[in-house]
Amino acid sequence: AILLTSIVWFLIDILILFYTLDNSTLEPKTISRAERLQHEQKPVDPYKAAVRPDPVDPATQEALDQLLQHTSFQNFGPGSNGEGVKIDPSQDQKMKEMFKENQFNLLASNMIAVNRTLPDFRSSKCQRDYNTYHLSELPTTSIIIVFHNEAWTTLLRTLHSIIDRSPRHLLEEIIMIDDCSDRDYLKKPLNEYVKRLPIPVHIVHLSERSGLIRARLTGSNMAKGKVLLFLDAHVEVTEGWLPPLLDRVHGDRKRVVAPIIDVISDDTFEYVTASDTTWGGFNWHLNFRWYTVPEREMARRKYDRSSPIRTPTIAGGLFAVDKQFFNDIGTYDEGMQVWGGENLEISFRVWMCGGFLEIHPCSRVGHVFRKQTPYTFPGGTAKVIHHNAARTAEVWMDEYKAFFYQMVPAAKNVDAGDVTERRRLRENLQCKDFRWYLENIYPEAPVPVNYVSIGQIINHGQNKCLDTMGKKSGETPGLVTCHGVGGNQAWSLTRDGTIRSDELCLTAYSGYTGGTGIKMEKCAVKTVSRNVFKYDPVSRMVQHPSTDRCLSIKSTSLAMDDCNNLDPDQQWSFANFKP
Ligand code: LR7
Ligand code: MN
Repeated sequence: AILLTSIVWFLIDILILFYTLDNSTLEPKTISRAERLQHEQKPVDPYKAAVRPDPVDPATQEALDQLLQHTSFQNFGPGSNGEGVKIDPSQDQKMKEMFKENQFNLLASNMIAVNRTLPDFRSSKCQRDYNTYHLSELPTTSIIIVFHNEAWTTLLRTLHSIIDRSPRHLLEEIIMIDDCSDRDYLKKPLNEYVKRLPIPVHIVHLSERSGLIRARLTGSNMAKGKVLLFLDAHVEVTEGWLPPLLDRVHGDRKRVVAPIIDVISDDTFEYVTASDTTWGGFNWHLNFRWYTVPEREMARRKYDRSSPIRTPTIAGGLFAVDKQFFNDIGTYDEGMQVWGGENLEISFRVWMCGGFLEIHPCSRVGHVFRKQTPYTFPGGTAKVIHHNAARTAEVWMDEYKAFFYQMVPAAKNVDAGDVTERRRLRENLQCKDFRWYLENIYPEAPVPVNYVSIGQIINHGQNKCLDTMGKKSGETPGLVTCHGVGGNQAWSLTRDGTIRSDELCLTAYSGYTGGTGIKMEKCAVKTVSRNVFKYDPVSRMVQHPSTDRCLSIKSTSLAMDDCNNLDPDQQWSFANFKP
């Protein structure tokens, strides 16, 4: 046998030699600089490194055994069927201690089986639709999960839910990117554990904290599947979740599709379904926010609640995208750090550069929502978040970035870094502008498409500025010294006559009987008369047509009053006014 192998090898060698000789003699092979660069830049294949079987060393085996002793696989136990777990008061102290580790009830999570059962939450229409998919024709997917110091049980529950509830042939692999965690169980014991799973799982341990954006790019670069599917590391997928997502991407590779993101309670780990009439938007702070799907989108879907929702933005953590399309439109902005901002960036980019963003109501995935972040932000939390958001604003928002900088003045002092590369991308892809996006995709946005002012509003009688004072809906805004930096004094007079600060609108009471007659209210999706004012730049009066009163001051506070064009307290000017 050895002899035979040697002979075969010898022959192959000769063949290779001939081939090389042949090539070099016939035409002296000149590699262009571009080709060479491309060749040199090919990353070492971490995929291959990950599948090389390591022998288990006894220490790892022992560590894993220890972990597994405290890992429940009894899917009929606590938390089964998606129920919550109540911790006995005697364990209160321990529970509170453990909560800090990941900012969720780790004690509860550890009691619940990593393969717990969940109800099938889909509507009957979704369940019927499921049978119409041609499962054998759907593309395969590489699931990419990035994590930094994730808890063992939530991470395993993520993996087991995927394996238990996805058609095997659609799963090319699961790729896990460990973003430089410092917990030992996420190293060799985890590597060892995933080898036992019935599907290929590849783990890359980054030696430097890269942040979730660059960590995901490490994952997407090694993915073999046709569709990339990003997930957070603390989710549970439910019955039938995968085919609806793949089916949409298969139908048109320009669709980027998210599931409905249900809530896994950070307190009890109860699985709570979210509304199927919610979509993604954003506010002046450039925070991602959930809002009710407006009537026009319900109508476009012909009121079919199993049909995909075209959403202005996605939350960012859970979505399927065709690998080629993801690359074509510029993956992610590698200049973004740690956490935040990438969700709006990819949302604007997908819409403006010819794609579609959808939420598929027949696919449900639970996610552990936290009130606080559990990990560090190297560089400082606010600085990192402002840096990322500013990059999004600088590249994609054109003149509308003013709303962000007015609302978050601190972002002006943060270095957004070099964005020329990303602007060139926008140029090369010939993407539409932000006005197009607001007009066609998100006319309901808190950032108004048509506005006549953005900045402070000064009262001439008092020489003071309108200030939300950080108050909420239902309260009256204040009138204080103008500081000119925006924030609580950032307002916009919109073309349709509303005076808004982010999501709050000045509202004149219609049945005025004493009081100030004016307050702030959540702006209505369709402008209503109590929010509509008329500004006359000559008299500088702000009149409210439906009550026929004017914005004024009464004993230093804001109030509606009978219009009087001689009263300086009724004279206002709006910063950056352009009629
Ligand atoms: O430095 C980091 N490195 C990481 O690998 C920081 C985080 N991560 C990992 C982390 O372990 C987790 O698996 O990245 C993933 C997301 O981080 P989370 O869970 O702290 O984020 P989140 O759920 O609070 O926030 C949402 O917004 C983020 C903005 O950057 C990301 O897009 C998250 O993926 C996103 N999560 C969702 O969309 C789930 C629904 C939440 C909502 C709304
Ligand atoms: Mn998350």
